[in-house]
Amino acid sequence: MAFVRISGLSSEAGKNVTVRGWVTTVRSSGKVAFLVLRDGTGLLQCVVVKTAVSPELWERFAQLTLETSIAVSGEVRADARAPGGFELGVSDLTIIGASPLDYPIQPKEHGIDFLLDHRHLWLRSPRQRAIASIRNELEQAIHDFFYERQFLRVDTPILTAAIGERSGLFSTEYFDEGNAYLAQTGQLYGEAAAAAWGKIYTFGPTFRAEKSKTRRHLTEFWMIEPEVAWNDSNDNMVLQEELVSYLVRRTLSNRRAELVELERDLSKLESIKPPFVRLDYGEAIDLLRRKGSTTTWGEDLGAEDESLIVAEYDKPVFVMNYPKEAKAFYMKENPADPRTVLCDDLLAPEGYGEIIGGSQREDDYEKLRQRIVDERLDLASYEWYLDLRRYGTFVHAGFGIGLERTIAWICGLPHLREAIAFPRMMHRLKP
Ligand code: NSS
Repeated sequence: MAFVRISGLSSEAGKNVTVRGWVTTVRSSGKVAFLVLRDGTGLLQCVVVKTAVSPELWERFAQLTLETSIAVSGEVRADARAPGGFELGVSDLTIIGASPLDYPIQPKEHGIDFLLDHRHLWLRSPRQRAIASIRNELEQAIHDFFYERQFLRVDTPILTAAIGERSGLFSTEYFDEGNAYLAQTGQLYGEAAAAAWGKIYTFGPTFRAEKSKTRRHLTEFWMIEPEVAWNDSNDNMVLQEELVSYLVRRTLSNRRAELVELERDLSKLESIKPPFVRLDYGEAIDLLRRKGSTTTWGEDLGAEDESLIVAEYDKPVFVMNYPKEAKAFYMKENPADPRTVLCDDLLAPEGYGEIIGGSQREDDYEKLRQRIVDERLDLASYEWYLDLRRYGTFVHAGFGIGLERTIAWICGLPHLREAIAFPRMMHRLKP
C-alpha cells in the first residue's frame, strides 16, 4: 500500500494508504476508537470501529500509548471536522517503536526548566512546530530577499583571531597559533567581501560569552549581516525597513496558520510597513526623560528604555546616531556632530527590543586607526581590516539582524529560548 505523508493526503481521498508517525492522543468509546497521529507534516485522525476489525487489531489499538511510533493503513475519507479535513478509516496497524507510560511530557503544565531539560521531546508539540516552521519561512525569505537584489552570500569564519564586538569571547586552543575565538560577528570579513563583490550578506551562527540571563540573550544566536558598497547610513536604514517589512508580510501570507496556533495578534503585524519611525539619539533621550527615565546623554539604551520608546508607536523605531562612546570602533564619525556616529538600532514594537544594529563604517584610514588605538584593541590584529581603507577606501554600510530576536517578535514569544531548536544560554549547554 502506498506510503503517504499527512500533508499529501488531500489527493488520496477514497484510496487506501499507509501513514507512519507518532501517537499524540488516543480515546475510545468502547465501540469506536480515535487516535490522532502526528508525522511532522500534519495531524491525522484515525478511526477504528470495533465491529469492522479483528479482535486482535482492536486490542492492539487499545494498548497504544502516547508517542508510540506506528504505521496505520486504511481508507482516506474527507471529513470537515477532522484536523486537516481528512480522516483515516483504519484497517491495519503496526507498532514500530513502543513508548512506555513514563513519557516525560504529559498533557499538563510543566515548568520551564523541565521543558528545557526535555527540549528534544518538547519539540514534538504543535507550538514548537509552529515556531520552527516560521523560523524556516524567515530563513528562506531572507535568502530570497537578498538573492532577488543580487547580493552574494558569503560564509565568514567561525574560528577567528580576537576581533569583533565588545561583549565576551569564547576561546579554544588553536594548534601553535594560540587562542582562537568563536566569531561574535562576520561583519569585518563582510566589509572585505563588499569591497570585492559589492553587495553581500552573511548568514551564520555567532557567539557571545555574555553573562546576561535575560530573555533577549543567547550565547549562540544566528545573525544575518548585509554589507553594501556605496550605501550610506540612510540607504542602510531603507534596506532594513524593506527587509523587515518583507519578512513580516511573508510570514503573514505563508505562515498564517502557525501564527494563529501561537495566538499571535495579527493586527499588530499587519501595520508593519515602511517608513518606520526615525528618532535621533538626542530625541530619544528627551523622550525618555519626559517619561521619567534616568538615562543620560552618552549612555547606551537599556531594555527598559527601549520599551518606553516603542510604547509611543505601533511600528518599529530607528534610534540613530548614538554617542561614539556607546558604540563600536568601526562606526563612522557623524560629520554633522562628531560626538556621535552614523548608526542605528532598530527597536521592534510591543517591547521586543532591538532586533538590528547597523552603521555606516568609518572609511577614513587615520580616524579608524585612531579609534582602534583609543579602544586599546590590538592594532596588529586589525592590519588586514585597515588595508580596506589603505587600498581604495569606499563609503559602505551594513547591519546585523538577530534571527532569534526577529522570530521572537514575529511569533510573539516572551523569551528567545523557544526561537531556536536547542538554545544555548549561560546555564544551558544540554541537550
Ligand atoms: O552587536 S550587534 O548590535 N551588532 C553587530 O554585531 C554588528 N557587527 C552588526 C553589523 O553591523 N554587521 O548585534 C546585532 C544584532 C542585535 O540587534 C540582536 O538582534 C542580535 O544581533 N544579538 C543577539 N541576539 C541574541 N542573543 C544575543 N546575545 C545577541 N547579541 C546581539
